Amino acid sequence: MRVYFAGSIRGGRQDAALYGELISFIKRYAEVLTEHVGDLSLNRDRGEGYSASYIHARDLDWLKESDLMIAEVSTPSLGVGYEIATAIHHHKRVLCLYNPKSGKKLSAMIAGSPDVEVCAYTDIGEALGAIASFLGEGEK
Ligand code: 6IA
Repeated sequence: MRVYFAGSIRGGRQDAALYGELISFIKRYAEVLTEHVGDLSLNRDRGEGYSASYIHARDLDWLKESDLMIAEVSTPSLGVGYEIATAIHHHKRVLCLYNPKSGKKLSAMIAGSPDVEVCAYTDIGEALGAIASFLGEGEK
């Protein structure tokens, strides 16, 4: 199973370490196509050294190749919102993980979408449990 993990980059890197933990967990069960999202050395200013058009085309190719998307949406990100909408367009299953204690309110366009599963969590264990059952559903 191939997973597209989405998390904020230019929207802010305050949750980058958390993305790394979630990605490590997902990798126990599946291939993660977007491991760099959890890389602490990738920050909003200094990235991989590729052009924006290269990154856009490459990421969309990965998204199309993936079986499902897991997005951490506590830090709002234009790129993550765009990726979620594109995943829905391609009929991928999408799990959005949201920590209400982040201090940011989740966009109604995500919270109200019938095409995404939203898991509100305050403890990382709850997020990992939601990931495990989401991946398990994909195997049925
Ligand atoms: O708007 P954002 O930058 O927060 O969007 C983040 C989302 O878009 C992530 O889920 C990624 O899949 C994708 N994305 C955005 N920027 C990049 C990137 N380098 N490399 C890979 N994926 C990206 C940006 C370079 C920058 C750090 C200088």
